[in-house]
Amino acid sequence: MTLKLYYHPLSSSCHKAIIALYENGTPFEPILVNLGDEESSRELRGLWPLAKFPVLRDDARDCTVAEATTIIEYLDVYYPGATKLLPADTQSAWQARMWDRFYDNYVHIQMQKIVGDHLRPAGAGDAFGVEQAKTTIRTAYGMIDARMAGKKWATGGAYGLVDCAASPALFYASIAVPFEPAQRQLRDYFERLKTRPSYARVLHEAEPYFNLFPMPVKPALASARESQ
Ligand SMILES: N[C@@H](CCC(=O)N[C@@H](CS)C(=O)NCC(=O)O)C(=O)O
Repeated sequence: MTLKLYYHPLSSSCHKAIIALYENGTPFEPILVNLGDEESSRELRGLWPLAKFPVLRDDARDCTVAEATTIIEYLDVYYPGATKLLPADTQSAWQARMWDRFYDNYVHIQMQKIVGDHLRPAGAGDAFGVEQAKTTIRTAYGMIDARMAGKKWATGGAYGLVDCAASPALFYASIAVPFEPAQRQLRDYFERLKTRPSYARVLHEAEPYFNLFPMPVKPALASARESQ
């Protein structure tokens, strides 16, 4: 198989890339990497010494592609399918890139700060940094809630890159910082993301690993409607 994806089933950044692969039924070989195991992670470290996943290896084109956003752009160009992941017109494309950065920088990375704090050694936590991250996520939630009024998917057009970014970012962020009950648009958007078949499959495949996650995952898996 020409495409290999180095990944872990719990990894939010990997979820983002895998959603895009599933959207178009793009064939790929998933290579599950245990970063704590020298043998398991050797190939990934050889390709990308930072040892962050996802990393896509395309032997046919002799390309190594890191960063979930870039992987999605790469797939869109070289392995296109029915779901166009980036809009073709320039005006919509820059907006999609901007909102992809928004979800990565102000939801996803902030969520990782909070989750990461649970994994730090006792006494080495960063309570101040965690509070800052929560404030940023709350601001982002407010922006999403206002922005999603009248929209089905993030850009207001077809499902694509930004929705791939939003899915795992909101999934894990909602565990760390629950949505406000009044944030109807945000909650409904999150529900649509979770029932999209590509992401529902990613979540289903992650389920056996959720016990390794340091916070309770069940509320995010349940329907937002049920949790009201
Ligand atoms: N900006 C990167 C983030 C990659 C990243 O941080 N991946 C995490 C998993 S979500 C990882 O590799 N963590 C392992 C570690 O930091 O040791 C992307 O979007 O792909």
